[in-house]
Amino acid sequence: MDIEDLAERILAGERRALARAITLVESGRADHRAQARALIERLHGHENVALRVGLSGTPGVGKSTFIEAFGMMLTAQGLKVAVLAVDPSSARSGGSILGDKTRMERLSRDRNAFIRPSPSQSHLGGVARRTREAIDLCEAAGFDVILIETVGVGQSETVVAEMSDLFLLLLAPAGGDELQGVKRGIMETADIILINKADGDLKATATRTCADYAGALRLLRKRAQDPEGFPKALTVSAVEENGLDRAWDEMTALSDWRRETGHFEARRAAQARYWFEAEVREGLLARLRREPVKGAMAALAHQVEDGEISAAAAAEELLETYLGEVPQV
Ligand SMILES: Nc1nc2c(ncn2[C@@H]2O[C@H](COP(=O)(O)OP(=O)(O)OP(=O)(O)O)[C@@H](O)[C@H]2O)c(=O)[nH]1
Ligand SMILES: [Mg+2]
Repeated sequence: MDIEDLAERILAGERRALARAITLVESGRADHRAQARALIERLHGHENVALRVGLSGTPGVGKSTFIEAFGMMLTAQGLKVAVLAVDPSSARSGGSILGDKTRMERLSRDRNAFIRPSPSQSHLGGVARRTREAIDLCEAAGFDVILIETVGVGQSETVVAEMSDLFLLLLAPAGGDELQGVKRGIMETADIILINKADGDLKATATRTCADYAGALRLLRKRAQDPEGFPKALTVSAVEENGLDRAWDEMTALSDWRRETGHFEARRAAQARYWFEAEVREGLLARLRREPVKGAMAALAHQVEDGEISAAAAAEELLETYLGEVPQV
């Protein structure tokens, strides 16, 4: 594969090249990985700065419906919108891809939109890197807004929050007691909480839920990265396409403020550092799972079990042998 040619096509905004490149970064093959790395390196330092928007919410809350309506609104304004999905639960992903294709039917036919369903595989570390690289590729291809959908289970929302400029939490209308159900951690990462399905019979409940969350948000610790009034709770209806323009206004107000105050760049820098450190940790752990370390570790584990050597001494011996001089911890 001609990486230079592929890079130039991506920078020219060619969708087929973008799709091919994402397939490349999703591949688990060693030769593909090397090419993917070369491509990402080649594109590093391109000019375009997209707004990366993470969107989390429990299954069925309306993420895909919201993204389709919201995406259509943005493309109608002339913006180029990319949609990526993170779904670490491989059991669900088959259905989810099918679902998203039908649920985002209009957006998938839009010339200013690019939709990429989640790759159907494995562990979160792999998903995180692939998604990050897909974001890089979409940004290099000139997209203005990159929406990253994730189902709000397990660690996936933390992963997405760590690669987003803005993080949205989509919630369903519900009684006040269910407010407890949202993990405090996720409330603290959200920049804007959207209460979806504020239509028909659910409208009054949605308004009440929104007020409950607005109250809860005011009780949270003030973050340096927020201007007055943020984080914020709003009602929307993805189906009736209500409140989407307001949501976009709030998102642009927040990101404009963060750009002007340096928080936008600082957040990206902190994220780059976070992923660098995560990659180092992953790389070290991967070495432990491979030979020759794996065998040596198993052998030492036996000696530890038999009481021939202490746990600490065995660990030190292993680390010294394979990582060189190890400082005392
Ligand atoms: N009344 C109402 N229903 C909605 C709204 N948005 C989505 N729905 C419905 O909620 C159901 C789930 O919508 P999806 O968009 O597939 O939800 P999702 O969060 O993407 O679900 P997963 O991808 O499975 O996690 C569908 O039947 C939608 O029609 C809304 O604004 N109002
Ligand atoms: Mg969905």
